[in-house]
Amino acid sequence: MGNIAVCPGSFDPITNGHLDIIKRGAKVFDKVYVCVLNNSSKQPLFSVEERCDLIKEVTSHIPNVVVESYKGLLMDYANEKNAQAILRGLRAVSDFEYEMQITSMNRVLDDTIETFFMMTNNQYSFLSSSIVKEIAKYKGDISELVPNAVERALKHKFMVE
Ligand code: COD
Repeated sequence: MGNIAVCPGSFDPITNGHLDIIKRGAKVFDKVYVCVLNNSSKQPLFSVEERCDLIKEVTSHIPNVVVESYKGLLMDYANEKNAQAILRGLRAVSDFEYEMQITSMNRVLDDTIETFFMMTNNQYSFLSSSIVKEIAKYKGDISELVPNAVERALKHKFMVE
């Protein structure tokens, strides 16, 4: 069966920072399920389907990555997939408190699945989906921050809005 990890997130939309975590995770785990979940404190720009399609497109070259979405709790999804690990990225100290809270909560829900953190690559430490959306909205250059497919999708989104 091998080691299975779930890499969960809103991915609204996926950035080079997310992609870096997914790529590095796929070298360590036999299979990585990238799962688009609902974060109730965020108002998404892209639909769940649009987010999944973009992730599928930009990870299609990584054979052991599977992209899905899920409507319920992360830990229920992880159990359905027989995952041993949750994989998260850490950018700065500011991420720490939030990550600690959800990791502790998830452990209350299921203490058999461990959460692993990977430090961001320095070049992506400032990068977030929100910053990318803001720059794209005001027609700034995001070509170094997101894959080409995501850049196109953002341009299209802000053209039709
Ligand atoms: N470099 C490295 N890592 C990064 C970068 C970057 N530049 N940018 C983002 N990341 C990491 C984040 O730290 C995170 O680990 C991951 O990538 C995904 O980030 P986001 O922002 O897309 O996703 P979040 O934080 O909104 O995801 C929250 C969940 C959707 C996972 C959470 O709300 C959830 O589990 N929802 C389902 C319901 C549930 O189970 N709730 C109970 C939780 S206690």
